[in-house]
Amino acid sequence: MKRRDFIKFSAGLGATMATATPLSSAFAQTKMVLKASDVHPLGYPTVEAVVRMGKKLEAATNGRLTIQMFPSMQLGGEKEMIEQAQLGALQIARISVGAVGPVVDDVNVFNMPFVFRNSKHMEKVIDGEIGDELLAKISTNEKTGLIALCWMNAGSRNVYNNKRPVRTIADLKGLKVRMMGNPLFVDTMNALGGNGVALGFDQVFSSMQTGVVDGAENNPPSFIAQNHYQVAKYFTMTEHLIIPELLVFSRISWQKLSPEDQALIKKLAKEAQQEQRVLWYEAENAAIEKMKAAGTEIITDIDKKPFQDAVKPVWDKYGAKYAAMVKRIEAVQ
Ligand code: BDP
Repeated sequence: MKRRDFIKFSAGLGATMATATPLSSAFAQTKMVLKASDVHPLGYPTVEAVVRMGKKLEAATNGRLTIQMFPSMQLGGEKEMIEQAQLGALQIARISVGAVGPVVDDVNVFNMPFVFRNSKHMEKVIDGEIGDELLAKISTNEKTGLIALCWMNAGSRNVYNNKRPVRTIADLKGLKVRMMGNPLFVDTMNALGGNGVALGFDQVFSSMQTGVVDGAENNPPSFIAQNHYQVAKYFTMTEHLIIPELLVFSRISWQKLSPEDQALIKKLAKEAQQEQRVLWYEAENAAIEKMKAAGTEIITDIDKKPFQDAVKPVWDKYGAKYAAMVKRIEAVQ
């Protein structure tokens, strides 16, 4: 089945789910299969966390509610996943905050370069009141069509390419680097001296292979899982972006669940947030080992200060509206 047909087919299924609601109850008490999607393959920390969440949900409801996982971009990229969730054709989408920024501007604060000191700082923020507040911003704004369930880790993003080792921002000059589809990221790469090119995640491998771009930027587990290490030899720990991930639920589908089921799913999602974190660090270590074994040149000894200074124009352009939130983020110890 072609992807387009599949999407139509899934939309049809979404509709059947709605009509299957018994008349005796306002909420579906019959079996419901919740479709979940991720761009990553089975076994990847985010995918595994949702698969485990599905098992718990199935056990807690005696098989009434189950999660069916569609991994590896089977339902398209994250923009498409958001659209399908908004239509109720997909119930659960695991997406990067990078893809949510264009839909909910408030979360773009997490997409600002070097906004977090490190991953631990980011974790404190998402686990605390700021994290809860931003989840609520997504859920209570009806225009999003989404209910935000929890956050997940995605480490930090680093520049890699197949031309030369990047040690200073001067080395980035002239390199075409794939960025996620959010103007903020293209501006970030341009400020660093490279040429930011917005492309879908599914196009990164072939674009590097054919020279459409010279490189990309991502965390080690994505670099390995998407086989980017086969086409990019030089990986520099720039850590310019530390972007958490989100697990969102379709608002249309959410409204068909009883308050008890909603509470159960929220609770399991909160557990998934912590479980995914453990899986994340295992995957990050394993990915770095694989990179070493594959002969990736990993550059760690860089002076980050010039990189941080170079993104000032991005802060000048976007930072003002997040100033109060950034102060609060910085205050999180
Ligand atoms: C990965 C994220 C994924 C993004 C991808 C990207 O897990 O959600 O789609 O980066 O660069 O790290 O598009």
